[in-house]
Amino acid sequence: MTQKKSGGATNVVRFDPQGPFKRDPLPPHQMRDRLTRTQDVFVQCHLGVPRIERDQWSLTIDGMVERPRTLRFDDLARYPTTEVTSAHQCCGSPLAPFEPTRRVCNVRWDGVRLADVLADCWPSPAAQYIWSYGADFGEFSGVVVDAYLKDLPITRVEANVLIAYEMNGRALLAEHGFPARLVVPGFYGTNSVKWLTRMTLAESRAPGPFTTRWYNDPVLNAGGEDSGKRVPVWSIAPESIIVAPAPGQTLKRDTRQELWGWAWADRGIHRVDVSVDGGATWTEAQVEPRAERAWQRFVLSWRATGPGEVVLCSRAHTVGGATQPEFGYRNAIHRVEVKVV
Ligand SMILES: Nc1nc2c(c(=O)[nH]1)N[C@H]1C(S)=C(S)[C@@H](COP(=O)(O)O)O[C@H]1N2
Ligand SMILES: [Mo]
Repeated sequence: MTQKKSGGATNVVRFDPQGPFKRDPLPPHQMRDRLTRTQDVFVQCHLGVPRIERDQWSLTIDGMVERPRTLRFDDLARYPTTEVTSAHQCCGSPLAPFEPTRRVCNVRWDGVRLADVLADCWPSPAAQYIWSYGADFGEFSGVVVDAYLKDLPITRVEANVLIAYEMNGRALLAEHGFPARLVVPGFYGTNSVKWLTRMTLAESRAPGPFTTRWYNDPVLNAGGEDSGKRVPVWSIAPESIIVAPAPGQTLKRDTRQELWGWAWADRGIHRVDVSVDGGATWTEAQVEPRAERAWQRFVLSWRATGPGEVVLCSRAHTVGGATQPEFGYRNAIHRVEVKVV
């Protein structure tokens, strides 16, 4: 049991467990399901897992609003339910931001639209950011915080940002934010604040280590050096994974093979190229159109020539022309080595 004073009220928050807690996703070759089963969804909790009863939960909306409000869980039922299927991805450890981790899944969220709830609070037209607070607090990497605090530009709210209470048709599990969390489809998971308790509208970005110290990427100049500029880790960059064949699989030469996988990006994917020679040459795969904000399946039929080791690669492109870097970035090209006999 840990006592905490927040927003004038003293809340008692029980953590189980206390301190960093995570669950790893399936390896890419096991991500065969279009909708990831809840038991296979990765978990990322920096400070622990707060246990909150539904009837003890509340969400306060304040800051640059004419009508600050505090909602109880039952108040959410007054808004229309909205569902969104979206690719959900952790950008990796904030201490090792460029390591490709493939911590990704594709799930269905149910909740209410933040836009509907905010409309009742009469936001000031001058508000530019929404600060979102989780009920969790404590120490991460030597820094003590009194809440997990993230922000998002207010212009993003229209893109079906949800106050979500279900994952895959069931109440959220404690580790996924029960009873209610933010879901920002198209933004990296770090922005989707779990155990959401407070939202403050403001003119500036949120203070605190999770918005100012970590989760800000250096912008590289044409030569690949740090330009000194920083960009918040918000929008999901184009990425793709090869599901089949699996690493180490043995393929028969001169037989038709199906190479398939998933691709996703905040802006959606309009083309995926595949290489069956380690990136020397590329062929356009077939990619399905995006439904809602879900990941998109791509497939290429090819004939393996061999014998020998073959490195398969996939590279996704957004509508806007962004693509995956070769190495050294969280969305670097996925490579799978197989054997042709
Ligand atoms: N309150 C709170 N929200 C949080 C976190 C956290 O530690 N505390 N972790 C974030 C990170 S880094 C990710 S990737 C997602 C993970 O969501 P999931 O565990 O439900 O998959 O939650 C985000 N929301
Ligand atoms: Mo994350």
